Amino acid sequence: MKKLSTAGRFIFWLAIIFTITFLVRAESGDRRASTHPQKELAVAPITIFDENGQPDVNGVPSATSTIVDVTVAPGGSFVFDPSTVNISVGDTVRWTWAGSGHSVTSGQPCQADSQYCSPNDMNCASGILSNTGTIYTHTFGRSGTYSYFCASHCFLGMTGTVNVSGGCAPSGWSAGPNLPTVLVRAVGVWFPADGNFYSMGGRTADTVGSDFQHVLRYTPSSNSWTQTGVTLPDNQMNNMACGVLAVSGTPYIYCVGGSAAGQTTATARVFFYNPATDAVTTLTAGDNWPGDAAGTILPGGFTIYNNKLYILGGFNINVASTNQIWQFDPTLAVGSKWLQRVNAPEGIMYAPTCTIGNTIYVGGASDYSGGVIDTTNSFSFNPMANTIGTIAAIPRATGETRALNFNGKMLVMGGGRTAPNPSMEVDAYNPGTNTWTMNTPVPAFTTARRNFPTDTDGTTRIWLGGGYASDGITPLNSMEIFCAAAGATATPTPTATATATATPTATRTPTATPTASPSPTVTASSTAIATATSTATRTPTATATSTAVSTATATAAATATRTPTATPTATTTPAATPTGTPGITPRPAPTPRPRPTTPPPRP
Ligand SMILES: [Cu+2]
Repeated sequence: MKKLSTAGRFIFWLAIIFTITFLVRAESGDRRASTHPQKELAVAPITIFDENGQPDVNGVPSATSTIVDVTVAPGGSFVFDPSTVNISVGDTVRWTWAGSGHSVTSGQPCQADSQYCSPNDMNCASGILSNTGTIYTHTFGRSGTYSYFCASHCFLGMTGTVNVSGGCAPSGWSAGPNLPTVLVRAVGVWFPADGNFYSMGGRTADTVGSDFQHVLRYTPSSNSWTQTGVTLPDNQMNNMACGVLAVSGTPYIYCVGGSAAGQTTATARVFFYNPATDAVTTLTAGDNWPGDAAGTILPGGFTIYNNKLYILGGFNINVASTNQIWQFDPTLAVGSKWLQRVNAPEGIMYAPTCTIGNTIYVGGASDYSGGVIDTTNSFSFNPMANTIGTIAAIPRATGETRALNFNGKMLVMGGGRTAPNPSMEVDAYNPGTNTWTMNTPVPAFTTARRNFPTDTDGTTRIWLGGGYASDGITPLNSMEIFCAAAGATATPTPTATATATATPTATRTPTATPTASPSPTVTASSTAIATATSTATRTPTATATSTAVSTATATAAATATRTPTATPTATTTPAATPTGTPGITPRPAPTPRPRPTTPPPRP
């Protein structure tokens, strides 16, 4: 009896062990089966948000945007199922709670980085828990690897990963579709509201009557060009200054000045084009550009800053360059929109110009000396202080092209007319180090050209097309597209600031060992992807003094030339009777991404 009983007990435990093994296997089998995220078509237009939860105007949802589902704590388990999902830029992950008392909190396990979190992306560090039935979604606008965890069970391994790939392909420069026509001296404008690249005006030859009074639209999602239906107001379509400005919340493409092929006069008129309605409106003569009071002056370099268009210098056709700087505010009354600023340090025309942060930069420019010549003239202009600054000169003479703000660097795109120009070289100016690099981080494009429409979305893509070929005469219709490698777009600018605001609440239990994770966010103008994470370790004692030590490390992929080191220090002095839990609620203040400058080329 006693022996039988022992044997029975043995069989009983054997059965238990077998059952447990079977169940575990069954479960892992399930999980294996469900590691393929079920992609389904999104039912509604998706709004793209960046990692700070701000609308991401760079991430234009494609027709293939999808929602990928993840179940939180299925069957009362402490897992996310599937724990890893692989999606593309613009896709949305939708977490659904099958159990209560869990969170989706971005960051490495148990260290919130405040990039995103349930239920509403607010107060991520506090780890708000949600219950069965909760649905939380997050759309990923940039490529990268995004870890997350449950604030309550991260120590049990309740973690997940979202791998976001793509954004654009192929990486580097590639050929785009030809423009519908050969075209020179048009202005390229990226229009953030619809994600398209526009070409304004220009001409198809240098002969009289070849002026192109049309708008071309390149649509990235369909990789195609369309000539819109509008007819622009006049034939003075060459070498305009254009850029995106908003009035009453509606963005338009404004264009100033220009000349007609074969003429030595230039208009001072201003018109704006609405891509949403394909309509154009010409401003009254009272708003004409005063920089062309002579009627013979083309706009020089141009860029947008703070919803104002700046024109630096100009070309008194076949006479001389000019050095005036003018500011245009589209929101002011008739006759009041233009304001003259300090003069440029020298006359400049067809000048590569862009805005980075709060500064306008010029790198290279044409000048006139019996003919149009290339120069290395380079300087900065502070539109707020209305002052001129000096910068290192561009390492090669160029002109008759554009400069673009690409991830906080000024790219000077090919251009120039005197041999060895026209060029395909891309010079990059780093305002943080006051240095230039040649064909890095963006390599040279394929076909040398000048006076061509080009622009960028600021972080990922650059478009260009048309222009004069390397012989300086032949108009082109070819297009080239640059696409930054996945995740390689983070180049924090020197204006990045890390701020940690640790605000522990007054009361707490002296015996508790709370860990708080303030997450300062390094916000770089034009790239919000640099994210600093920090951990605060506090050990409250009975004497109620605590110190938070944070170390921030920025993760900037590939071309990041700077390692922001934020060292926020929070020192707290808790009140007398501590009871409860300390709460640290750092909420990164998203810095609006400066929109890339617009506009372009001409003679
Ligand atoms: Cu949990």
